[in-house]
This record gives sequence, structure tokens and C-alpha cells, in this order.
Amino acid sequence: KADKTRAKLAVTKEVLSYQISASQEEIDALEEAIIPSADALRLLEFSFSDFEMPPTAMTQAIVRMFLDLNLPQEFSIDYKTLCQWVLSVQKCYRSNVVYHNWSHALRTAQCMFAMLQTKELKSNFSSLEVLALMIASLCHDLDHRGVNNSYIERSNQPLAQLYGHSSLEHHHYDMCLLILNNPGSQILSSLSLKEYKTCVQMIEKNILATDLAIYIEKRAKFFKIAQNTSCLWTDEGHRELLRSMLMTASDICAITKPWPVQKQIAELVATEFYAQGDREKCEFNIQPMEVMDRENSTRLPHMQVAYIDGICSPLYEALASICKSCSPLKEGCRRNRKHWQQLADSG
Ligand code: 5BB
Ligand code: ZN
Repeated sequence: KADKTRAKLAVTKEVLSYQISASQEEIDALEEAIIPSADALRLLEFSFSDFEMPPTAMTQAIVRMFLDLNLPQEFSIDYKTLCQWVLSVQKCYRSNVVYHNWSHALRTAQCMFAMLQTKELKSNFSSLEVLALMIASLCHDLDHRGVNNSYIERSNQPLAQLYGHSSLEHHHYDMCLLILNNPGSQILSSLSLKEYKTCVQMIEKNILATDLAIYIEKRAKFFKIAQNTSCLWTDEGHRELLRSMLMTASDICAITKPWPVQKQIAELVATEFYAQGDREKCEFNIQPMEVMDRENSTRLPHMQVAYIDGICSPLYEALASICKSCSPLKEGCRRNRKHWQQLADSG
């Protein structure tokens, strides 16, 4: 218990040493900007990519999603507060991390937005669920350090002693709450106490659901429900499971993107994995997993095929059976499998 308290204090102290608020100039610029339409920003397309998007357009895109989902009107979110919240979230992603950075957060939130705007999902989720899903998708990797849970849990960082499992995901959620409670960026301040509690609980579950281990644990039940959707929307347990699966579907949406985008993002993932593998060899003197060992880089196309078959395809197939409008995700994934298989065969 005392150790836990010490660890929590150490993590809090570390986090408080960063500046989590954006500069006044940045806040004013976003608040005064004319926000382009969702069409102009291509926010409704599952093929969305942020490559070549200027940084100002990236924060504007998030504001656009919140506006088009009617969230500021629905929950009396002050416009300046929304702008400050978006900029704080951006600031709490680390730009020296090659994959788990602000770009990944934007792509995840955009995929969630595009799914939530389909007629099937739009007509069935409450605005509170939509709010919790959008906040969680944007915040789900806050302060990611570019290493996975097994690295964190093996290290002596204070974060390792705080939670028994899903260390990173718990930390992403803690960071999310820190920003939501920070003066100037409290976008949930007009909710009733009851709504606030429900919303924050959903955000926590949504963020914790992005641990791939949790997805693997929960998905069999979801695949069963996808085959017989009779009480999908009436059973709160089923709704919660669907929200978790939507979190994973948007988290791993890179695998559904047009081939040139998928190829580039896979290289970013590999770069981050190999950097962890190097640190494991050097700091812990252990043999890293195959995926993190740069000696195995020729196996990357094979690994992507296995990743698609084992993790991605089953999810997008089940999702398409619940929501036909989400089928482009499944099809994009299938096209990329063909490309990776070709590379694997020719290698
Ligand atoms: C995934 C689960 N892992 C514990 C072991 C490896 N597998 S995998 O065989 O399905 C695999 C996935 C192998 C290689 C991979 O990438 C090589 C570049 C991937 C892979 N994972 N490929 C991707 O394009 C993406 Br996106 C991902 C997801 C990366 C984020 C997962 C972060 C989890 C941190 C706890
Ligand atoms: Zn993620």
C-alpha cells in the first residue's frame, strides 16, 4: 500500500512537471479560425489520412468532429474550453514517439467519428455515449512512451508498480482525467453529477478496452452477439461490449487504409517496435519478441498477414455484420492482406 502511494506520487510529480496547457497564442488562433467542413477535411471517409495535413488543420479537424456530432450544443461545452481541451490533449502526446503520437490519436478519433456518423450507429447511440467514445478515442494513448506494457512492467519505473496489468492504458486514462479537470479545459463541467459520473466511467472502460489483451479476452462474446443482434441495443452489457470493440476497431484502423498509407504506417510501427527491442537487449539483456527484433525485419510482411488474420479481419467482419456502412473497413483490410501476402511470397 505504501509502495503504491509512493509510486502514484512519483508518477503525478512527473506528470505535473510537464506543461499540459497550450500557449495563449495557440488557443486564440484555434478559437478564431474558421473551421473547414467535414467534407473539406474528408472526415467522413474511412480512407482518411493525416499525411500532408498541416498541424493547424489537425486540431481544427477534432473541433469539426465535435461540432458535427452536436456535442457542444448538447452538453453546453464552451467553445474556447473545447479549443483549449483539444490543444492540451495534443500537447500530452509525445512527438518523439514515432507511431503512438498525436497523428495516431487523430486517426483513431476520425475513424470513430466516421463510424458514429453511419446511419446504423448514429440512430442507436445516446449523445452521452458518443461524447464518451470521442473523448476516449482521442485520449486513449495519452503520454505513450513508445514501449508496451511488458516493457513498462519489467522496468523499475513508478508506473510499473501502480497497476497489476494494462499499466499504460490506466496511465492514458489518468492523463485524460487530468486534462478534463484542468482549469480552462473542463469540457464536462456543465454535465449533471449523474451524467458526469456515467460519462467518466464509460471513458475509463473505453480506454482500458484498447489493451489488445483485453480485446482478445472479450472478443469471442462479441462475435457471438454479431451473429444474433436481437438484443444488441437493449442489453447494457452488449452496448458496453460494442463500445469496447469500436475502440479497438478505430485504434487499429491503419490496417484498413489505402495501401500506400498502410505501408507507411506499418513502417512507423516497426520502427517503434525495433527501438523497444534494442532497449530490451541493452537494458534488460533479454532476447526481444520476434516482432521487436530488427534481425527479423524480413519477416514483417508475414507478421502483417498473421496480424490481419488473427486480430484485424475477424473484428472488421463482425463489425460489418452489425453495421453494413462499416464494410469499407473490412474491405480495406482484405486488400492490404493481398499486398502483404504478395510481399511475403516474393521475399
Ligand atoms: C500482436 C500482439 N503482440 C503481443 C505480438 C505480436 N502480434 S502480431 O503478430 O499480431 C503483430 C502485429 C506482429 C507485427 C506487427 O507489426 C509489425 C510492424 C503487428 C502490428 N501491430 N502491425 C500493425 O500494423 C499494427 Br497498427 C499493430 C498494432 C500496434 C499497436 C499495438 C500496441 C500494443 C501495445 C501494448
Ligand atoms: Zn492506440
